[in-house]
Amino acid sequence: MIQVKRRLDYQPPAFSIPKISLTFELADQVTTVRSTLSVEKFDDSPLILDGTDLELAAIMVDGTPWQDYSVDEQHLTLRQLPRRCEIAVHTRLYPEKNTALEGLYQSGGSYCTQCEAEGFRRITYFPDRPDVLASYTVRIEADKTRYPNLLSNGNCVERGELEEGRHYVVWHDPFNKPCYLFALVAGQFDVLRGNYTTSSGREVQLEFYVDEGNLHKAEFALQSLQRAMRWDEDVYGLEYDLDVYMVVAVDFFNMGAMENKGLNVFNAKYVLADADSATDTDYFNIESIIAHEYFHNWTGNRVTCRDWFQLSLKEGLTVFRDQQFSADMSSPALCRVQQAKVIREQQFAEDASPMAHPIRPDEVIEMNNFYTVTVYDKGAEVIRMLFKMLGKDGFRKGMDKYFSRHDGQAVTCDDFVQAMADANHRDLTLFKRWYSQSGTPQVSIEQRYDPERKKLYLDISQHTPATMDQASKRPLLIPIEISALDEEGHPVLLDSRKSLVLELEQKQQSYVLSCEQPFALNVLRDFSAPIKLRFSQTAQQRLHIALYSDDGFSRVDAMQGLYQEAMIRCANESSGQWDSNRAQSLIDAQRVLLNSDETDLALLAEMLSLPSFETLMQLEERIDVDALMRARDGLEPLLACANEPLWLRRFESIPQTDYQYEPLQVAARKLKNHCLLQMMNANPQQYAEACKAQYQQANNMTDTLGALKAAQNTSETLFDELMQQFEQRWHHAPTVMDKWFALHAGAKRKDILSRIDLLQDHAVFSWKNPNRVRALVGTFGFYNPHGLYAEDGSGVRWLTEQLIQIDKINPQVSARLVTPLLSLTKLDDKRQLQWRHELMRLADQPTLSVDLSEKVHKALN
Ligand code: 0A1
Ligand code: ZN
Repeated sequence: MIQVKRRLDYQPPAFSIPKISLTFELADQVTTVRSTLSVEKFDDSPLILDGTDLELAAIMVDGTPWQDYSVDEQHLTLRQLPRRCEIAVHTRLYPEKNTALEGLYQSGGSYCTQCEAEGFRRITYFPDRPDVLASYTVRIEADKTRYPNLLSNGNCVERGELEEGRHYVVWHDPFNKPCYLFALVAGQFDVLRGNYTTSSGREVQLEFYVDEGNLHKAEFALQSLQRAMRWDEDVYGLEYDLDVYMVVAVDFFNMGAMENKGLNVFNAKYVLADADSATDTDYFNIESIIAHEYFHNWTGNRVTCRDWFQLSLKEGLTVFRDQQFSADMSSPALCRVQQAKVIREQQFAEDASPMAHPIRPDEVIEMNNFYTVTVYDKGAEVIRMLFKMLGKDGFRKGMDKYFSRHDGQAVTCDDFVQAMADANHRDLTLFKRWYSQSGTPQVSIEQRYDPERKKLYLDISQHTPATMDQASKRPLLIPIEISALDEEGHPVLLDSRKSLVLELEQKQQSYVLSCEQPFALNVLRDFSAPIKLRFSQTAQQRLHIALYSDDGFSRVDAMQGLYQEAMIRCANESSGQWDSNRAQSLIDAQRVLLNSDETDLALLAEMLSLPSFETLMQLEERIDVDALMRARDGLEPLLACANEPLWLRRFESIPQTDYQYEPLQVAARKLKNHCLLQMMNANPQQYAEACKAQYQQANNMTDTLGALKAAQNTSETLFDELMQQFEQRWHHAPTVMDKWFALHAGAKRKDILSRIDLLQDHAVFSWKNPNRVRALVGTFGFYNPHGLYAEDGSGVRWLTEQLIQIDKINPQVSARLVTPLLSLTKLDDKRQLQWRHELMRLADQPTLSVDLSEKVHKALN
């Protein structure tokens, strides 16, 4: 039976569980869990514990077997309990059979757990909700040779030998925590050790548990952790609070990583790296995810969520914090450009889909479906708007107040905003609407300048279109950062300031600013709000901003606007056919940029790159897919050819150096690889040698992949040849092979489906490993528009067939990969029919998971 849970139905628990002690007997096939809860009831209602797929072996209350209970599929209900008692429950589990990777499961030869959001109920009967905080003592017993490392949260307090070659370890976590932060790991690992001294002098042992032989690949993650620990002390005054911080890297994991108290579990691809096998992006992700999980220790663990509707309380805030950290560690402008891309490409798509929800959802069927770009990334944008309005010091004051009020508690998003409001003596009532309203606001700006009075008049209006979850929308508090440039590219002061943040509150608002005549206005600087902006500017003005703005995001955004407008017009007016006139202003702008002495090569590369097809899809309510694809496909070679010598010159100007992951090198590689791609787009025959040479001489994975991507859609023969070499070199390394699977799955070719069908039989491929499945099926669904939107419907049909198969193994993975199927309302009638047909085929499956069915039914409604 499918059950909708509603935010407004929240009831506090009628009991508390101050202590739990758990004993795990790990053995082949069956694991026995013995749990003892100390319970204090506040009233005489029955005690209802959550439990899913558990085999109940025994129940005792205060040492004697208890009869007054009932069990169903989801609960264990105990009646007539004394107000204070100790309940012992024994259950049996089968981790080897757990392919959903939720609860206790096996990864490679090891055991590990994943309890967020509601996985603990798959381990033992317990009130599986984040507002029940308990102190945990955990004893793990297992075979000593196969499982020398037995880990859980907190501090190791005892260990010893048992009969038959078994041993045990006891852990105690001194901090009360919700059960979603519980973790257990058992296996045989190599351990990379480091340490860290906190500013108040606590000595912390840092331990990275990795598969044998991988120690050297964890160095970068260890250093990232040390940097994150230092940063959180410097920026927020937050110190680590235990004597040991452990990170375990596993191959089978549904997400990126998990912040379990003192014992993070990571998808190995976000821990392990070396230059040969990891790209610049991989290094970036490792640093930011290590930081993210570490930052959760305060924003998530010390202060946690009252209920799962408040997920953005910890996730939006922690993403914002990891973004601040990454900006400090690398290029802030490039970070901001990437963050805006995620919002525009993925979050806007979610808002336009049947899965639209506010950052604090109101209704949930399967909680795992709400670990979304909306909750995480739009949630972070909402925090960033607060930061923008309160300033760095005001924001810090608010954070201090939040921790001093709520340390050790399970709280709500409202509590967070209230701490910010109180610390800054500001009424943030209107701002809170961002938490309850879904959808993407559209903001229009009209400008007029009066040269006599030297006044700039701005009329700004906002409108949020209805979303599938909410029909009516109200105005939001939207900070819009703005500056102006004169004809020489110098700043024009607005009300004597270099830049201003206008706080739009009403549907329509007018502003009068004193200033000298501006040549171009630079609006939505720093992507100051997650909105769609309508503001008309000439190509000249856009190029001007690209060349002279002091805000990196705006420079890239100006160029993106130029490309977008041209492509949309070309799609709408001439069905995607370019004539050279139409592209001329783009060619000219690129020539100016390519000839400029720009020193930020990463921004230059971004300014020279077209917006993705997926971003273009979000610009209008309905899209002519074929015309838009033609427009984008046609423009790329046109731009490539028009400035061919310049791409070549830039490419040759960037020499190969000894690999280091550092901002200047990262930027240079980014530009070099973009140039190589353009050369291949312009003339694949002529540049095949250069492409091949780069592949063969590359001393790092970024350049290796750069060559492969340049060949991917320009020269099938070269691509196939290089891909074969790649496979020979890396077939022993599944995580590296994921790049290879993804390159195959994203290729634009006629025989794509038969090729990716074949790959499913590849020795390295496995349906049970989420990374493999995401690389192959996910890349096709998310990033192969030619394949997915194939006119005959073969692409969606293929995707649907894979989903049916994946759903039987791992519902979280299938529910994520169904995303491209949900955005059908944007498509033409013919495709809408195809999409609908496939969704109905899914709905008709006899054993569809709750995860997948929640999304499929929303899309069909
Ligand atoms: N809290 C983790 C994300 C996470 C969520 C659910 C998981 O399994 C269903 C795993 C990880 C984070 O934000 O990093
Ligand atoms: Zn998180």
